[in-house]
Amino acid sequence: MRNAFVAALLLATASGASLAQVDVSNPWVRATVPQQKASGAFMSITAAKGGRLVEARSPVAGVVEIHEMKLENNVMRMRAVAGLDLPAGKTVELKPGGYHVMLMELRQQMKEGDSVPITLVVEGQDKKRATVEVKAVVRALTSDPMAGHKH
Ligand SMILES: [Cu+2]
Repeated sequence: MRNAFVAALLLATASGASLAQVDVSNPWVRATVPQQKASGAFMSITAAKGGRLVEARSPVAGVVEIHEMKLENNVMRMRAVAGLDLPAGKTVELKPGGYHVMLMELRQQMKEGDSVPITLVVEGQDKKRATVEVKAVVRALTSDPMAGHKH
């Protein structure tokens, strides 16, 4: 994990993105099937000085929201949240079954191996906003037996 963390940091530096002392590691997007209009993006976010993830954007989606997933009466439900707190120095995991960046009104299929640009807007303790650019790789969540079939 350490290597992935460093790689993400170097990538952000190389592209000239504002780091805002926010490090994002292992960003990925769940692959979709044709006609599927929504998917989730997942990653680990660490804000050295703390902050709050208040917005996410991506050119591949018409609407992007920050979602939380919770088990309620034995049913998994997800809902949009206004933001996600990033405690100082603590890594916050966005993962299936938990918080995620919801990509909706997808403009294209998310194909395994593709790279999806996502912009995260993080508000610092001083209320200043900074953007963090990440490139999420598209991954299949499970080994779907139909995945990879070409008809
Ligand atoms: Cu969602």
